[in-house]
Amino acid sequence: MQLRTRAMLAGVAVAALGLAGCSNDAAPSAPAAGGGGAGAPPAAAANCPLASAPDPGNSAPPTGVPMASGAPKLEAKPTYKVAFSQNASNNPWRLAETASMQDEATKLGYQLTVTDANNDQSKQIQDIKGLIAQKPDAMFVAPITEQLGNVVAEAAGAGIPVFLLDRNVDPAAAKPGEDFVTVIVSDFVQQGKRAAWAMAQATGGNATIIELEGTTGSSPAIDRKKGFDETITQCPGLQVVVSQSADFTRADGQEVTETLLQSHPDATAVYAHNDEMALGAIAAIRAAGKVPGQDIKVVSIDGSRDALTAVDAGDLYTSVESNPRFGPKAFETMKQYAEGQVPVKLVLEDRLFNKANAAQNIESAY
Ligand code: GYE
Repeated sequence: MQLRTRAMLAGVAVAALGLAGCSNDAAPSAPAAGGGGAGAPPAAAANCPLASAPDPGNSAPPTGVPMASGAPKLEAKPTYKVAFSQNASNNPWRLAETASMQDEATKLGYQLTVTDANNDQSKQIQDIKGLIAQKPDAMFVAPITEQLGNVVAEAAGAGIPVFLLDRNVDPAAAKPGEDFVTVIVSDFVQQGKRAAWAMAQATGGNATIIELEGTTGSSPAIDRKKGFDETITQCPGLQVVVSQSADFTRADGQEVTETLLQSHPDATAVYAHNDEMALGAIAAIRAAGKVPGQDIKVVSIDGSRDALTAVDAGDLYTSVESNPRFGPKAFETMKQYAEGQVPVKLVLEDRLFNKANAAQNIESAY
């Protein structure tokens, strides 16, 4: 799989998390020969082109992205007082993101205040209002749902440039480039498409699927569902029989899957919008006396250490990457804004982990 060409056309916004051990080279696109513990790869359904297609990879970089022109300005200074409103600390992904922000701030000698909304939307709104009152030079927000636009606009109204990390807000409430400078995200629709591709690989294009959705109203839950659901329509043998939120957590993933396996004992696959829910689902599959990876194939998104370990063990078929290490990119973008111009959206590239490359990436995972 070749690296995507970084064509820097005028107005093209493309970004990669340039981190040691986190290069953007995609995993081999075909599943590993011999598949690892789960038996021979299933025969591809004749009417499922996805089952024999290559990994769709990353989407083309967005074109024509305007520069942020109407957001509060940031003065170029040797040091900054910055704030980060994190939406939760209930999974390794969130902890890795917060640690990455803290590490980078320390490295740069910036003063960083972090708040944790405990996965509660009203708490995050209060957190952001509290941070506005502290008058930071700039604010980073990882919005719990797309409904955080008003409070983001409030920060801009108070003269604070806001940078959205890892999730988006509804542009009707907060205008990109005005009410916030930019949003740094993965292409979640594309992640869903790649998960659908992986599901076709895992099942040969025949599966009765339980879908575990992320936090209701969050941009990754909305877009990962869209990308997956739309893509599997290419294969009539791939059917989602039930789709329910498990709030991006392992505990809910387990509980919801336990219940759904009772109402849908014919399920042969689980698509989870993140690794934590997939790991909960794997526990539930075992508790139901079934073998994950054999009786029920599981596909998810993130690339956490536990997930890569599960992929290597054959319990999880694929985890599409969604890299949480935002620190370097976040602060680099902030400095770029102080010195010049920044596009209103920056899209990250993601790898894909399967049996062929999981083991070698466990060590560097979070
Ligand atoms: O996949 C999940 C986390 O917003 C991209 O949120 C992020 C998602 C990530 O809680 O594990």
